[in-house]
Amino acid sequence: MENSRRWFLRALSASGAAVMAACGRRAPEEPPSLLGSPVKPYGERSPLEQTARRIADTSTPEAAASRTPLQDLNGMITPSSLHFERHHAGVPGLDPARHELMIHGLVDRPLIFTVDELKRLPSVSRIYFVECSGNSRTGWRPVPQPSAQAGHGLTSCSNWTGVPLSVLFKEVGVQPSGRWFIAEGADACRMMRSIPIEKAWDDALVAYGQNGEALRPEQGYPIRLMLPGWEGNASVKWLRRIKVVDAPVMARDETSKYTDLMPDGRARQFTFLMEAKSLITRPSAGQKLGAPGFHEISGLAWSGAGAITRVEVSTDGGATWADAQLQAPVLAKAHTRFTLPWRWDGRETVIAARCTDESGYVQPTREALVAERGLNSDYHCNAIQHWKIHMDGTVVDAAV
Ligand SMILES: Nc1nc2c(c(=O)[nH]1)N[C@H]1C(S)=C(S)[C@@H](COP(=O)(O)O)O[C@H]1N2
Ligand SMILES: [Mo]
Repeated sequence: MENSRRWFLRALSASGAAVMAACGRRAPEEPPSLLGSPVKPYGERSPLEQTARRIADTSTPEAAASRTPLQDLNGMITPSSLHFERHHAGVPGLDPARHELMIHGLVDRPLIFTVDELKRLPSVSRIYFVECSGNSRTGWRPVPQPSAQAGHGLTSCSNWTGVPLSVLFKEVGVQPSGRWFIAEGADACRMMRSIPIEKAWDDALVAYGQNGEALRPEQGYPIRLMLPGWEGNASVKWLRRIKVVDAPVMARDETSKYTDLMPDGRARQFTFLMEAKSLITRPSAGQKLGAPGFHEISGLAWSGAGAITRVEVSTDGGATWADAQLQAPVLAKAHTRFTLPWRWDGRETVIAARCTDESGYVQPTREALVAERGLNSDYHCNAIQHWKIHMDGTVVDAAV
């Protein structure tokens, strides 16, 4: 029947890839045109699109977090409206006309910059992920999660525009004794972190742009520190002060939190690096596969140590692995989209992805991670995530 929906599938025997030859039904006669809605100054998505950040039920201003709906995204960029949020004292309403950044401490010329002055300086635009070190924390025990968003939604990826911190540090003249700097936010908790000075000479930014427009208030408007590849907490939002110091100051947010207690009672401190992680976002928990046959497996991989070089996908519970395709651009410290054509035979199975980054690091299993770090700390879980597909097409978290 010409009008019925049909899926044509060809298996290319040489590569094993499945290719869809055609899909769809016959187009109807063109309907008469109707006048559409008028232009408007600021765009909104279709009211029929409902995907949203997921807000934790228990959230208070101090514990507030919202999670990116990773399972609904395409490509590598997170729309600003869907960037995850984590703030410890609510979102302050700052006026860029009055907000200033002070840089002082072990410098030759302490300076105060207005936001306009920062925007006059040489700028760069770069694509980086931000991930909370508490992301995927339910993977340690593990506790099955209802969706990719619920388990892993504390990561997002944007095109950030700002001034390299190195430019500002040359302006103020950092003294040789300056080995660290502290960054302080203008929100009520005065979020403060100590950062090694090398990060400033490497790739740290004072960012004012996000995906082509100003930072969203939730992301630190009008300016935030951006420390590519490092735990989100250190990228201080609503940045108001940088002080160059000779040693870390052991601030509240790097001692009572964001330090990882090991099984022998010692602690890993200054665990800035976000190690490589990958995640199948489609199909993932909470979704339902249609009929057996062609399905594209799609997901995201990222690493704070550089670019992703390989993503392997298993569709048989880890018995065999196939190389997924990495979608260009593949950028260091950015979400990378991977895909794998797959023919589901309709049987129950478990799917998973694991990635490798340019340092050679391979994403670990949960068992390997627990053996190394124990279960005293919630932070920095980058274990392989397994999803189970039932015969009726429903997908659940395979964590046991
Ligand atoms: N000033 C300030 N900066 C902050 C925070 C905060 O509460 N206040 N939260 C931190 C944490 S824990 C994370 S994970 C990231 C989250 O950035 P986002 O909200 O833009 O996703 O911001 C960090 N910077
Ligand atoms: Mo965080």
